[in-house]
Amino acid sequence: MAIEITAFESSPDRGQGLARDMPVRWALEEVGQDYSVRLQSFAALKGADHRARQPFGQIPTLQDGDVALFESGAIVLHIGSTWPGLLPAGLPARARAIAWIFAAVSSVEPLIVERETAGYLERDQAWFDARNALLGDRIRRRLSDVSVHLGARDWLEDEFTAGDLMMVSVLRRLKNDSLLSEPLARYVARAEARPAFGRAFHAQKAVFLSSQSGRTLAATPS
Ligand SMILES: N[C@@H](CCC(=O)N[C@@H](CS)C(=O)NCC(=O)O)C(=O)O
Repeated sequence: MAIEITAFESSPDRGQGLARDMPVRWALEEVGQDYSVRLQSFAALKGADHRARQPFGQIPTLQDGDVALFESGAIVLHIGSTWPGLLPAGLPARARAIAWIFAAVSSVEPLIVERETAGYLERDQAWFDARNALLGDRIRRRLSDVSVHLGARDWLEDEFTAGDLMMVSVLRRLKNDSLLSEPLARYVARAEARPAFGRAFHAQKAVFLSSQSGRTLAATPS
């Protein structure tokens, strides 16, 4: 059955692999499923066609036969539930892996995104520095809990799972930020060394690079 996902036609992160089609691509690579990508402009994201797929007018979405999904965590859970490779077979370990998907998107990501958003929208406010410090402290405490749980292990549980894939996808938003402690930076690097991550990253980056070369050509007609 053909799988189609949606992604930005031109990613605002300039190919750093932060747009959220990245965890979806990575999960499909981990389980060895081919997929096609429907590229969307910002304007198209907000149109009725795309909103029928994604009510908030965002990427990513996934169409897998008659399964139509939005929300990167739900998509990764679907991929892990459908093909072997990302969720352990035994129920206790599988349930733990699923809990980590939720932990990534509901207990860790919102804190990071709130600080990012403050950086974009509130930087000019007189109280910005105090608020930014507070938001940084909240992230630091939450990440310290993740790090304590990880301990000396390679992955959050006994093996790499969809839970690690989502957690690392979220932590990558802090790459090169001092909030990401050494042990967590090593955890991210371990995951990024997986061949499936590399394939997903380069596929997403290729879209960005081709959007840029298109622009250069358009800007310099012969
Ligand atoms: N919780 C959603 C967030 C999706 C999201 O924020 N997508 C961003 C790109 S990474 C987007 O489409 N932004 C454009 C917009 O919101 O207009 C998920 O994980 O899928």
